[in-house]
Amino acid sequence: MILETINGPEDIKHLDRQELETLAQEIREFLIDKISRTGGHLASNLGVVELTMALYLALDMPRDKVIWDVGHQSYTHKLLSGRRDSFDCLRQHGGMSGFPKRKESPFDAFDTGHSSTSISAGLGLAQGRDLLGEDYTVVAVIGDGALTGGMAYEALNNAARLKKNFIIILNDNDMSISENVGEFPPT
Ligand SMILES: Cc1ncc(C[n+]2csc(CCOP(=O)(O)OP(=O)(O)O)c2C)c(N)n1
Repeated sequence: MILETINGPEDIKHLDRQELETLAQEIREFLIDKISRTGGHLASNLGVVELTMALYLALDMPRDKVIWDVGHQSYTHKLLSGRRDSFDCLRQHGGMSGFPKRKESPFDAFDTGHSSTSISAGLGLAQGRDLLGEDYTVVAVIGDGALTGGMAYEALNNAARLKKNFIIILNDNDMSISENVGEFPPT
């Protein structure tokens, strides 16, 4: 099993294309198996497997920072950052959180449970990085449901003004908790 060889962020970088496809399948099977026992967010995590793998291939974690919005999508991120064994106690008392938690792991750049905070938080990280003369990448991954929160628009407005080197990925899957209501983001 390829997933059993993934114990930290560097391990995915040695895999070829075929192995990456196999790993994506194994991650989905792993998540379905574990979540069916513990409970947890299923669909939103199955939807970001390849996106998360691509981020781990492209970035240097935990030096580079990814903010997950909403944080319930972070299970593949937890797997690829070496927390596979903690899935048996996912969302249990004393166990692994279902959301990113800075106190849980240095790979969790920001605690996100309430939605729509990632762009503001990412801008803050990018601003702090530049003030300290540091050099790392900051990415906010925001869902189309999370993008409907007003705080995201305030942050976009501010981002356009500050012009920081900062990446925003819109994970637009046409779904919020249920189907989206209203006209934004436009289909
Ligand atoms: C401020 C706030 N309001 C409501 C929620 C409840 N909530 C949890 S997930 C979610 C929708 C997420 O949709 P999206 O961002 O598109 O992510 P997806 O699950 O589709 O990947 C909402 C509204 C929340 N977490 N925070």
